[in-house]
Amino acid sequence: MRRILTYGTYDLLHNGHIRLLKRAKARGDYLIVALSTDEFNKIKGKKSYYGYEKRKEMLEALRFVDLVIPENSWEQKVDDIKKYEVDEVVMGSDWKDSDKFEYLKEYCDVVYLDRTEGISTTKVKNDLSKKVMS
Ligand code: C2G
Repeated sequence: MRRILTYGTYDLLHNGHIRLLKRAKARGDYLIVALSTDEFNKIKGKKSYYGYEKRKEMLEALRFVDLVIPENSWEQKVDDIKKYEVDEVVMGSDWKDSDKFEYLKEYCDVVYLDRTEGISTTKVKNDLSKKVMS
């Protein structure tokens, strides 16, 4: 049972998120998503449209997501890896070589998957404010 862990805010769920999660799950048998809480989003400088509970509900509805846990801090990752016996942390390539993830290689595999071009939560928000359809 290969256990995969990924982190994110996952606001206004879009195909970039879905493709990341689907590819992450395909790398193992069990996918855990550590979902940024509203309080941690503040620390990240993000304000999500949907609150934590709604974002969690949407992720839990995805057939390739097995468990959603809260991401409360930058510092919890090693504890998460140990607690959930994680074999591999997967993130989108915007995190490649980040000091927020590279140190985890001491504890498990760390893999960066290509981001999906042309979509982001920020783009969705901007387009909606300008009444642009994608
Ligand atoms: N992503 C992607 N393609 C996009 C947009 C996002 O592959 N077009 C990926 C990101 O690389 C990330 C995941 O989808 O792996 C979630 O994206 P965000 O919700 O923006 O997550 P982020 O704010 O990067 O949170 O501790 C780490 C942070 O919590 C990561």
